[in-house]
Amino acid sequence: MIPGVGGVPRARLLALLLLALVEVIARALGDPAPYIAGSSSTGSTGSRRVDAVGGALSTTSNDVTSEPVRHQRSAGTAPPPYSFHFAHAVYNVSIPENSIIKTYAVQPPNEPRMGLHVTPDLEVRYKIVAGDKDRFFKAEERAVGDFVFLAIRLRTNNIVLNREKGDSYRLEVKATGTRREGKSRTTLEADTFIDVRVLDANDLSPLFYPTEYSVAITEDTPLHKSILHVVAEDADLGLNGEIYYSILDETEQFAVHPTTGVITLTRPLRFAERALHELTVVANDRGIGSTSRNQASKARVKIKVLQVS
Ligand SMILES: *[C@@H]1O[C@H](CO)[C@@H](O)[C@H](O)[C@H]1NC(C)=O
Ligand SMILES: [Ca+2]
Ligand SMILES: [Ca+2]
Repeated sequence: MIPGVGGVPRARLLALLLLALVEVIARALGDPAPYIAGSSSTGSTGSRRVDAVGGALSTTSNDVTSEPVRHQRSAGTAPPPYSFHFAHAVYNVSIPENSIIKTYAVQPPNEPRMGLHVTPDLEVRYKIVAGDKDRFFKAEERAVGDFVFLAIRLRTNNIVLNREKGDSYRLEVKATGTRREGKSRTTLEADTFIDVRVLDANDLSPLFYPTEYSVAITEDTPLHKSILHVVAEDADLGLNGEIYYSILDETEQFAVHPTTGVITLTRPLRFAERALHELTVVANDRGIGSTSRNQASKARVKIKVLQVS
């Protein structure tokens, strides 16, 4: 129950409350009248909105030459302001090790092109600012239409990329855009990173360590028993560093496992016939495109036979 206040009759108070409620509901629903008026006449909230869009356009029109096109497109929404930035924070490229000077790094297929969209009055320079302390790389710019491509190439200082010493580099590239208007000069800056992967070349030969082995076994050693294990290594990647062992000498007495380097007995030993066997084990890698620097490596193996009494 609502009591009467200060002598105001209860019925009148109820009527006042009802009026207030109607007003609140009307406001909450929103009165459409101002918008209708705004679109057909000036001097309303609607025209102020149009003024604001016009103001934004006139500021962009100072530095964007394609402004008339933008005007037409912007009938409904304001165009996004021009922004000097790279579309991606990190790009990927690769380059083979031992590449000759001025070789360009290449992007993987289907990755977005590296570079910046520009306006015609902008002059863009790219510079590597971090991640290349040995100064292997150089950033280059090439303008094609409204896009300035960013390319990474080897410098001309004859330093050779060696994947076995460093297989990846993260370069930080800074783009500087300069705009000249009379005597004034504005500069814009943008940054991105480039992950450079150095691709392997088969430029190393397998190396045995140790290079000489000797073992003594009894005459009654069973067939296929492991006698000795030789080890060679090749720091190249994948097949370029995978070792293939073989025995250089023609022998039916011993065999070497092609991938493990384990030497086994394949014919019974006879001390009376031969008390010392000497083998040369060869290690090749499985890579192709071996150069003259990439040669098989050899190990000497001496197997002494002990007589069983
Ligand atoms: C670069 O490579 C990474 C990892 O493969 C990938 O996630 C990223 O999208 C690549 N960058 C671009 C710009 O394609
Ligand atoms: Ca190799
Ligand atoms: Ca290599």
